[in-house]
Amino acid sequence: MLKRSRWMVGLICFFGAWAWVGCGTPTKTDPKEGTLQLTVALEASPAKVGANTLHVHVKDAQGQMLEGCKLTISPNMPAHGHGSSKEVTLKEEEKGHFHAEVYFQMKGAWEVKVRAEKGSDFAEKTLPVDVQ
Ligand SMILES: [Cu+2]
Repeated sequence: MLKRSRWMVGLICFFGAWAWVGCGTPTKTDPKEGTLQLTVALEASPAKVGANTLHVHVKDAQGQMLEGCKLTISPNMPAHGHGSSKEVTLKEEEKGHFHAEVYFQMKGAWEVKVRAEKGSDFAEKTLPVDVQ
């Protein structure tokens, strides 16, 4: 009788642990980076305090330059909890090729989040920038 109940406890523990692992496994059904292809690069390296030019290329899933997408560029300093003191200016120079002017008002670790959207397609990328 004692032997049998020990076996039962072992079985319950085994299935309990299995169910717990099953619930804790993250699902990967939602691709956060999207289907468009995004290339983001600063023109000058290192980035300087003040205005900096950012080049953004947007391609579709087949690798063709994609014209007329909606581009959102958000510079921020995570450690200080603030963004840029000036609004980002943006121009599509050629099909899918944007030039943006991003203003960093101080030295330090910044992040520039770029999001491109067209219809239900999108792409998102965060560029770490060390402003000197
Ligand atoms: Cu700051």
